[in-house]
Amino acid sequence: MPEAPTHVGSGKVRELYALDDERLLLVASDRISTFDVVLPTDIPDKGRVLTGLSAFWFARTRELCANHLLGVGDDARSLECRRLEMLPLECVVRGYLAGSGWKDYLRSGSTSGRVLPAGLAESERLPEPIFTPSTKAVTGHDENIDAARAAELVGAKRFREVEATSLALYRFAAEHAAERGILIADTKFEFGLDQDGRLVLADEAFTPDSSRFWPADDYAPGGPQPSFDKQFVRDYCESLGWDKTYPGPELPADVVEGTRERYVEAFERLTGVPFADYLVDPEVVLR
Ligand code: PZK
Repeated sequence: MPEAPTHVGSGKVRELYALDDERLLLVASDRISTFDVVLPTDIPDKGRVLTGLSAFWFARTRELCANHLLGVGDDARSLECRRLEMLPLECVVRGYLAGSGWKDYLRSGSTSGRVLPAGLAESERLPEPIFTPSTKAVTGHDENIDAARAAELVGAKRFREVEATSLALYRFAAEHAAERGILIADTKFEFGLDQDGRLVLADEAFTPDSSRFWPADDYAPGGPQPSFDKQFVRDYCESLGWDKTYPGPELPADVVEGTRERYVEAFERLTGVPFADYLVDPEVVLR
């Protein structure tokens, strides 16, 4: 009899289980977070959408970089993965100036030690994508670090490799997504090493939880952009005057349904696969 998987970790909205010494199971729940708080109301199918998107991108980028994907579960919300030695680095690529990159720029004209051109507007497209690594700070909030600090953490040669690989992955996905009406403003990768010391892309890839997705049609630099997936949730939360501390508010049915539709729309635009087809046969995104 196969043993029950051991729980080995939790993310805000995902769980990680060990299948054996070499394999992990990454399970995406339907939980949603906003303003860093997980809400009490689930978005049906959100975990399946994110799992399918991740699997799609892993399949499409395997020539650019090896990845940890071994298979997609029949439940359409779990990924079987190779167990790796994880690098202690959050590999962030920014193609547009938003979030902590914009905050850093306002204060210093730079982010992660990278000097940017003067006069950029909030959400503006950068002259070229930049690699802005961060570390998992003890507080839970990631801290942007410069290249020298990142190279101390993983070694200079490995740093050059994760930077070049991250930029290549971002350029590929951002171009694919833009052709389908979605701007990927920025994204975060995690890498690990296999037993032979080879660099392997891990975690999730180009999901709306690991990236900022913006609707290309509404793009207007000079202020914050609407989120492709979470804007209904944010607008509803703002309308309540909630103080953005735990616990978050329950979501009404129309906000849940509108948000579910946005996730499914992102899935279908990016993969070209009807979401119903993915649920019948999750491996369809790998082909
Ligand atoms: C690993 N996390 C973070 C993500 C969680 C926790 N392929 C791998 N090998 C070894 N370790 C990890 C991975 C991956 N991916 C990732 N922690 C360990 C994490 C999602 C849910 F609970």
